[in-house]
Amino acid sequence: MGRGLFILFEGCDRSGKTTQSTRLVKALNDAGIKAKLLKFPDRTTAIGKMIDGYLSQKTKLDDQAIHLLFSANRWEAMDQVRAELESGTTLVVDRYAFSGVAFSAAKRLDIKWCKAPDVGLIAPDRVYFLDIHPDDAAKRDGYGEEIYEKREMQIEVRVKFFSMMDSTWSIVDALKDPDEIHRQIMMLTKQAFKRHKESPAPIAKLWM
Ligand code: Z5A
Repeated sequence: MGRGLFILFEGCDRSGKTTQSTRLVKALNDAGIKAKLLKFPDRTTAIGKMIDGYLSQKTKLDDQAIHLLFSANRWEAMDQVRAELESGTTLVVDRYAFSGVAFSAAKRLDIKWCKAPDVGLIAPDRVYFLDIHPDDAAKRDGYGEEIYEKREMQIEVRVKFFSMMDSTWSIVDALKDPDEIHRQIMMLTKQAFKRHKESPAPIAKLWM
């Protein structure tokens, strides 16, 4: 059996990542493809609990310190991620290192410095960027509860995401109807599986 694919969802706040990543996993499982959902930050670990305290504004942390905690939260999952992929499970991930860099760089930390702790993480096969202008995202439920959910910050984050895109990324209009977005993502995912079947690529390392 071949390895699973490593598929990421990235985007600004309230862009629909949780909605679409959950739907993709269900659709893959329904089609007989082994797939699991992961989410970063993983707030269940000791590191994740520190991150949660910061995001919900219960604790304060230096910008560099929180950046490194987000990265550590990914590294602590990597053995499990590799094992799942090698066993043939496709992993669908709600936020990853690109969020780490986009949010910290939006706070004016140097982008090279921001990337450094995540160099060598498992690289994605595909990244779906759910694109929404922060003014439209702000109209959706639950906006404004956490530390980064502010207009100026989200506008800058979106710019940083665009600066990191390469050929593995697909930009998806997050303002469309959720069913239409899901259909587009399914089509892109089928293409990714087809390409991988025709020319299987080994698991790669991020930014190396
Ligand atoms: N962060 C960081 O700084 N560094 C890092 O390394 C990482 C993250 C990994 C928490 O992330 C924060 O951590 C985040 C980035 C930072 N800060 N911000 N901003 P999170 O992933 O836990 O939380 P989130 O980004 O705020 O995601 P979210 O609130 O879970 O939003 P979402 O997943 O993108 O959207 P959703 O839950 O699927 O949908 C939001 C609402 O919109 C909901 O009511 C839906 O029903 C509705 N929705 C969804 N799709 C549509 C469409 N197509 N039309 C209309 N309405 C829709």
